[in-house]
Amino acid sequence: MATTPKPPELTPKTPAGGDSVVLERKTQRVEPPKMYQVVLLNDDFTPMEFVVMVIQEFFSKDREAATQIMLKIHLDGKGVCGVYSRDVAATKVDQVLDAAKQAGHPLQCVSEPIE
Ligand code: TYC
Repeated sequence: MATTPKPPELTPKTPAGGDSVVLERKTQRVEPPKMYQVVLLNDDFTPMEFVVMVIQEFFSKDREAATQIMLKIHLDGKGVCGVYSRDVAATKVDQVLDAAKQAGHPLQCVSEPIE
C-alpha cells in the first residue's frame, strides 16, 4: 500500500529579544502499516474441493490459482492465500473459519504479521 509522507510540520520559534516568528521545518516520517499474511493449514479431512472454493471466494483467486494454492497447502502443510492490512486479514480468517464451521469441516486459518 502506498503511503504519502506527512508534510513537514512547521514549528513556531520566537527568537529571544524579538517579536518575529521563525518557522522551522521538522521532517516527519510515517512507517507503512504492518501487513499480515492469511495462511490456510492442511488437515486430513477437509475436502480439496471445499478448500479450492474457499480460496476462490474469500481470496479472489481464479480456479487455477486456487487449485495450485490448495495443492501447495496439501503438500507442505500450509500456504499463504493473501496479504492484507491487519483488520482485513482478521476478517478473512473469520470468514474462512465461519464457512468451514458451517460446512462441518475442520479447516484452520490464521493470520501472521510479515517480518
Ligand atoms: N489434505 C486435504 C485432503 O486430502 C485437503 C486440504 C487441503 C485440506 C488444504 C486443508 O488447507 C487444506 N482432503
